[in-house]
Formats: sequence, structure tokens, C-alpha cells
Amino acid sequence: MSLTLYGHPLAAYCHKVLVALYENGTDFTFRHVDPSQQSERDLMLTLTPMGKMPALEDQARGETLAESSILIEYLDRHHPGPHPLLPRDPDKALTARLWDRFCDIHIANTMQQIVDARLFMAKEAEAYVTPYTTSQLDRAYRAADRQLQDRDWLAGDFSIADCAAVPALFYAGILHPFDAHPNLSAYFERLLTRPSVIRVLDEAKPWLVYFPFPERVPARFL
Ligand SMILES: N[C@@H](CCC(=O)N[C@@H](CS)C(=O)NCC(=O)O)C(=O)O
Repeated sequence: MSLTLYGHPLAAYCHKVLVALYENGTDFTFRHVDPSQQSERDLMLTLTPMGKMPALEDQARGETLAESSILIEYLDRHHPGPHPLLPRDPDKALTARLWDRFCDIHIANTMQQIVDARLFMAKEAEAYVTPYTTSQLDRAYRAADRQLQDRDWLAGDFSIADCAAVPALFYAGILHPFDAHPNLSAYFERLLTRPSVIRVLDEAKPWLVYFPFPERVPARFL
């Protein structure tokens, strides 16, 4: 088998790439990385600039890649399946990239600040970080809700943008629900019906107890 994905079943950016792989039925090996082990962190540093997950190794082409969006673009180009994840029209592809970036930067990374405050900062940090962070999430939820007013998916057909939206909304919605945004809520429910998403969240289930806010994970995901 040519492709190996290095990652962890709880890691949001790994979910994003797993959705892409499952959408297309792509054959790959999942290499479970245990970030609690120094040797595993050292390994990731040989694969990606920041030592972050995921990484994708393509033995057949002699390539190792980092950054979830790059991985999905690479898969789309070199291991395409029945569902293109980037529109073939270059201008439409820009829109898909825009909403992919939007989900990563304005939702996933914003949510991550709350997680990082709990995991890595002084005890009182969470109380300082959370109000500003949730205000920025509200801003992003409003923007996504507007974008989804008259479309099923973020940028035309299901695309890289929707792969990014899955973990971004899953984890952000746990920490700061978006029920007040009807188009966004309906979109998330639509995402949850896709077999690729069902599979990713099913595989994450045993690990969700390790999410730093396990008591806030809705029962339907456990
Ligand atoms: N921009 C990167 C983000 C990757 C990222 O933040 N990965 C997390 C897991 S979801 C990670 O490796 N965290 C461990 C660390 O920061 O050392 C991408 O899109 O792949």
C-alpha cells in the first residue's frame, strides 16, 4: 500500500483528512501516533516542520507531506477518487480554498485557544481566554451561517471546505454551541449523515474521554 497517514483518532486535523480519504474510498494505512511518547514526537518532527499531525507519506512517489489542506489537495491530484475535493474550475477552487481556510483559521484554531488554555496555560488563563475566543467564534458562526443561507455545502459540491468544517464544527460546537444559527446547525446535521463523517466520529468515540472537556461532549457522540 502506497499511502500512510500519520495521526491520532482524536486529532481534529486528522479527522479532516480522514473524511477526504473515506469520501473517496482511498486505500491507505493509518499509523497511530502516540504524542505522549518523546520518540513519537521526534518522529513527527522528521515528517512535518512543526512536528504536528497529520502527515502523509506516499511511498510510491517518494513524497512526505504536511498540513491537512495540502494533504487533501495532494490526494485530489495524485490519488483521485469518485468525489473531487477541489473544483476543477480554478476560480471555483479558490472559493473552496477560502472556506477551507475559514474553517481552519476562524473556527478550529480559535476553538483550540480554549483547549490550549486548559492544557498548557496558568490556571486562570481559561477565564481570560474564553470570552474573547467565544466572541470570535460567534463572529465566524454568523459568517458561516450567511454563506450557508442558500447552499447545502460551503462551496458548491462537497469539497475540501466541508472536510475542514467537520472537525472544526464538531469540537467548536462542544465548547461553544452554534444552535442559534439555523443554517449552520442544519449544515452540521447534514455533515453528520455522510458515511465518511459517521466513520470518523465512530472511530474517535473511544478517545473522546481524553478530550480536555469530556463532560461537555454531547451524549449522541459518545
Ligand atoms: N495547520 C495544521 C495543524 C495541525 C495541528 O494543529 N495538529 C494537531 C492535532 S489536531 C497537533 O499535532 N497537535 C500537537 C502539537 O501541537 O504538538 C494542519 O492543518 O495540518
